Order: sequence, then C-alpha cells, then structure tokens
Amino acid sequence: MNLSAYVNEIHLNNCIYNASGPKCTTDKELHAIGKSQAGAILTKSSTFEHRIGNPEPRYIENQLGSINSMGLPNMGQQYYNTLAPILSTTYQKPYIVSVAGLSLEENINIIKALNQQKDITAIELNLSCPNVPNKPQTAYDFERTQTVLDTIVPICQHKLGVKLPPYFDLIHFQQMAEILNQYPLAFVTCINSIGNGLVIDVDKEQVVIKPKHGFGGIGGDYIKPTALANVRQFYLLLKREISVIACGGVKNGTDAFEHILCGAAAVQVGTQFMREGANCFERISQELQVLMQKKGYQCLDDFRGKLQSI
Ligand code: RRO
Repeated sequence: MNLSAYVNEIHLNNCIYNASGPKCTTDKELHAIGKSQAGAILTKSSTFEHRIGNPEPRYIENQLGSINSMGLPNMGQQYYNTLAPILSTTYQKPYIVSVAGLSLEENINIIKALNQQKDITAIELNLSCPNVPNKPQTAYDFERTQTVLDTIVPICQHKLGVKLPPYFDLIHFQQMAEILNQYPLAFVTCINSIGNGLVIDVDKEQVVIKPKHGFGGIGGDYIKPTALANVRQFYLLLKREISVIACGGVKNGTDAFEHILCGAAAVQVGTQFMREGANCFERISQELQVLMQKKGYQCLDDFRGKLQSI
C-alpha cells in the first residue's frame, strides 16, 4: 500500500508528517522527526531572532484536544537555516521551514536569509499565529494578506506555501481563495489552531494557561470538523497547482483518510504528535494503509478529493 504523495512538485515518501508547533523547535526534536516515519520535517515557526515565548503554563491537553499560547518560542532563522544540510542529507526527506516574522519587514529579512540555503525544500509562511499579544492573525485581514503575498512571493526563491487560520463563513473561503489563486503558491496548509478559545479548570474556577488571561489556540478532536471543512473548501476553490495540506484533529488513520477524501495532498499531525511522540507517524500510516486495503485502494489518488455529496 503506497502512501507516497506530491505536494505541488515536492515528493513525499509518506503523506503523514508533523505540524509546525509541537516538538520541532530544537535540533534534537527535528532529528527525531527525521528518524521517524514522518514524510517530511517541518520546523517550528521561526522569527529572525531567537524568542523565549510566553510565560508557562502555556500548553495544556485534555482528552478532546489542546489549548496553547506558546507565543512563538523558537531558535531564530539562522538555526533552522544552518540545520538544513545535515537534516536533508541524513534523512533524505523534504525539510520545510515555517516562517512567522512579527512584521512584513521581518518576513522579508527571514526569506532573504533562507534564500541562501539550497537544502531547504520549501517555506511554510505562517499567516495565522493567534498568540502574540497585539499582533492580529494576518490571514483574517484580506487586504493585508494580499500586501504580504505581493511582497513575499517575488522575493522567495524557494517553493512557498501559506498556513491559514480556520474560516467559518462561505464568503470568506471564496474571498481568500480568490486572493491565493493570484500567486504561484505550492501549497496552503489548513488549518492553524482555532484562535482564542478558553479552557477552564472547574475545580479551581480558573483558566488553565497563563498568557492572555487563559485564551489560546485550540487543537485536537475539538477542531476536526472545522479542519475538514477548510480542507474541502480550499480543495474545491483553489487552482489545481496549489496543493492543500491538512492539519487539524488527526490522531488515527481514519482521520487522515477523511482529510485525504476532502482533497488533502498530505496530512500533518499536531496535538497527537505532542501526546504520543514521533511513533505516531508510523502508527497513523499503518492504520491508514489498513483502511485503504479494506476499501481496495492502492494509492492516495484512488480516493483523494472524491468525497461524495448526497
Ligand atoms: O507559538 C504559538 O503560540 C503558536 C503559533 Br506561532 C501558531 O501558529 N499557532 C499556535 O497555535 N501557536
């Protein structure tokens, strides 16, 4: 059973890999993803300089998912740039750097620095971080998104994709797709965490994370239906050259299958990777293969995008 995939022209031996965020900040964590069955190595979103992030506790899980307000802790662009040759040659899989500068100027400087590094396979430009105080999620401001892409697309020499927040209104899907279709993007990743949710400890009558009075991005089971809807909408609305990468609520092979049925070219794992560690990629891949075998499918193209309406 073959789980190989193309994201635009990027070949993956396995369509399942990590979401940007959990366990992908340090070299040790990135090597663990490299050694695992994950089909690619994706970094934590990078700013130009190293960042410590928000005060702890800043990540909490329950049975249904997670809430986080990490605040973009990362090692800075140079670190991820320098790791590219060793990671890509050792593990022979795509190495994708997530970029989340705090201003357009910072994004320009990060992209220019990463342009020098041929061992980076692609850039995932994060337009949807919900957790930096006083910084709005770029992709909820459509004019701003257009300005950012008008500036970044011409200077980025790597394949470029964008990480989107969830949308909830049909008109917003159409408006964002119309913008994205104007650019030679390789992929869009749907979705980032659902921003500014609130999880409460009822015994303590208290919020569970410290930053921003307890508000944070929601992941895990809570968000799967929203993630599926976003993958499906963008799969239907984007031009064919732009692959849709799914992220949201994937903890087993059935979840991955559902995202691919909606049109996903590849599937990222966030909250479940945080819970389970890098073994999750092999387990989820095996479960997906078992399900495909039961259904008589040999490869992802046999069912990708073929969700039926009634
Ligand atoms: O670091 C974070 O707080 C964070 C980021 Br950059 C993001 O894009 N999504 C998220 O849930 N947390």
